[in-house]
Amino acid sequence: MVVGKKLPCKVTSVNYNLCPDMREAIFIPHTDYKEIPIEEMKHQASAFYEKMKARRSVRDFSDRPVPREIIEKCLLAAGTAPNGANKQPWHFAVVSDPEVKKKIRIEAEKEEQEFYNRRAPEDWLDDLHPLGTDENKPFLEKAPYLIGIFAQSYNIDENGEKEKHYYVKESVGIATGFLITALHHAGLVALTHTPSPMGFLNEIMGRPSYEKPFLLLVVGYPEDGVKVPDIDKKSLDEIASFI
Ligand code: IYR
Repeated sequence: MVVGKKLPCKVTSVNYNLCPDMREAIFIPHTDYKEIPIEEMKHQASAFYEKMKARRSVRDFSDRPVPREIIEKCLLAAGTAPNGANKQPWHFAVVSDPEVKKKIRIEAEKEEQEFYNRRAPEDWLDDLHPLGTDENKPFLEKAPYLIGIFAQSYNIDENGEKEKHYYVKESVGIATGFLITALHHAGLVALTHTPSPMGFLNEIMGRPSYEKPFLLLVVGYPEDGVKVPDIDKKSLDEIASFI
C-alpha cells in the first residue's frame, strides 16, 4: 500500500523503512500468521487459560539467581506489544545490583510507611487486608531482579527534538501485561509493586524526567513453600457480555 500524503521527514523514526524523500508506507506479507484448525484452536485457548490461571503474584521471593538471558528474552516479548503509532513509549530499567536494590527498598518503604500509617483511607486498607500487605518490602532486596517500567510521555530524539507519543498508558499497560505473561511462561514469578508516589525511581534508575514510573516489577523464584492469598477471580458472566 502506498500512502499519498508526504510525512515530515524524520530519518530516525522506527516506523518507516524508507529513504527520507520517498516516504511511502511499505507493506510486507504477514507470513508469520498460520491458521490452525478449530479443534486445535479450542485446545490452545483452553491450555493457555489453564496456564494463566496458575499465575499468582507472590510477595516472598528466593534469592536464587536467574540468568539475565531469560529476562532479556521476556523484555523482547514485552517489546512486541501493540502500541500507539508504533512509538513504543516504554523503557525497562533492570536492576540486579544489591546496592541499587537497597536504595530502592529504603525509598519505597518510606512511601509505604506514609501510605499504611497516614495516607491510605480506611476502606482502602480494608480492601488490602485479604492480601496481607504492609509497609515492609524485603522482597525489594531479596529478589534477583527489579524491573522499573517507565512510560515515556514523549521522546527526545538525537537532534534534541521532541517526538510525540500517543496512548502512552494504554501502550505501557499492554507491554507490562506481555512481560508478566512472558515471565510466567518462562517459569518465573513476579509481583507488580506500586509504591506511591514513585518518582524516586527516576533518580535511582537514572531516567529522564519525561519518563513516568509506571510500576516496579519484582522478578525471581518464589521462596520455598511460598503461600499466596486465598482469593478468586470473577466468573466469565461477571467480566464479559456478548452483544
Ligand atoms: N502500594 C502498596 C499498597 C497496595 C495497593 C494495592 I491497590 C495493592 O493491590 C497492593 C498493595 C503496597 O505495595 O503495599
